[in-house]
Amino acid sequence: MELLQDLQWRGIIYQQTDEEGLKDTLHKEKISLYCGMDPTADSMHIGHLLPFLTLRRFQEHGHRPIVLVGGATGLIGDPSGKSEERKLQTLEMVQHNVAGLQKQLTHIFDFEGENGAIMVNNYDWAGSMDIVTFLRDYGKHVGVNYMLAKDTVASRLETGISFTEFTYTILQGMDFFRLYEDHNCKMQIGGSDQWGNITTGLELIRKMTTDESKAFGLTIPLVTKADGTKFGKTEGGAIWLDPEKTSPYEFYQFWINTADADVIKYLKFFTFLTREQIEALEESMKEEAHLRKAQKALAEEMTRLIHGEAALEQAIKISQALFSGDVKNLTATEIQQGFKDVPSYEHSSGEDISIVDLLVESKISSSKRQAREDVTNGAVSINGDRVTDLDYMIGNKDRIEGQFTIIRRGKKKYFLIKY
Ligand code: 629
Repeated sequence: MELLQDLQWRGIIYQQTDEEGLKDTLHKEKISLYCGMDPTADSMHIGHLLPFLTLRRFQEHGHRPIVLVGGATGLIGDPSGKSEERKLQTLEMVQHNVAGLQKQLTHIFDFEGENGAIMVNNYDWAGSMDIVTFLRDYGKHVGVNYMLAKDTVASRLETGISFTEFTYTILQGMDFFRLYEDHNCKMQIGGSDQWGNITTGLELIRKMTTDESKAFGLTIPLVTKADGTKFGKTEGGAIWLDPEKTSPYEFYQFWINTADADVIKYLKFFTFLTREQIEALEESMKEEAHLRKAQKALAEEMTRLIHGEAALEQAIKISQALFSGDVKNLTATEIQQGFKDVPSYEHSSGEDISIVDLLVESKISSSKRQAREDVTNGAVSINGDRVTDLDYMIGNKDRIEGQFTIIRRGKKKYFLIKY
């Protein structure tokens, strides 16, 4: 399918500055296009994914992606979508974050070949620009009335906005102009909150170039959830791409827990599955929803894309073990991933302890009497095996890799004993 048609079908296009012009251009030539990200943290989270995956769709159709990390803009702070002034980050913090983001971005794009991706940092041109150049060469082309009319500024006039954040849009506009000049970059894409910043760039390009300049802006919809809650957030906070912040198992679980009402939309947004494959999954969701084939496909595609095949297999193994209760064959690292949010108890003594005492000591059972009842009722299992013997002693043989004992009480309640 043609790229723009495919994007349309996936629901990825929100606004375009020149729909016909872009269609013509993409028919005629391969272009370079960019998307930027500010280094507000040292890892991307899934809220960043959609525009960057869209950039990759362009790359798969022969266009060249330029990925920008905002080493300069990150020092200023984009007011878009923020109701309050941001706290300034230190230079050290920003540089640390830039390095983290760049590393992750190298895994998402192909940097080799004819249309290999390019990575840029706007600190390279904006970081050392003097104020007189900024005001004369760029500021002069952007009207204050024009800036005041932008949503992101207009919405802050009541609560207040500093000159620093007010100026942000010119910095981002300057980037587009620079990339247009230096890399023949013809398009910027971003989330719908970036519309104002993207059009500032187009305004600068229009005013500062003499040629029949043709550049485009395209925005992508905000990812929403059918139940109205915020996409990408769980009780534990954001879903990060950094496996140290969000383990591949948690990442997998996030996607597999997608509601039926959202799953087809997310398959279209985030995966590289074809229209035929996604339509087959949609069919399955209608006919045999209990199999959750669409959720499984989404979780597999996303985990493989971000963490690779081995991490995906591990995530599936952990998920199956937790679901079936057969946890014996998990390794200590798998237990760490899978049981991160499970209550745990540190058993410091090296000595064996009776099951009843451990249940009480670790507060898994509320009293000695309750503990005895739990065991005799068959409600307690140790590393997946039911234990009904009240005199059972928990010792070395019950420690997985010498580090953990997994206790389950009832059907689904897990506890972790750490040594
Ligand atoms: C300089 C900086 C540029 C181009 C872009 C930028 C960053 C931009 C921004 N983007 C958001 C971010 O960094 O703030 N001013 O967190 C974020 N973006 C991805 C999507 C977004 C947007 O990285 O565009 O809409 C989230 O989906 O909020 O020359």
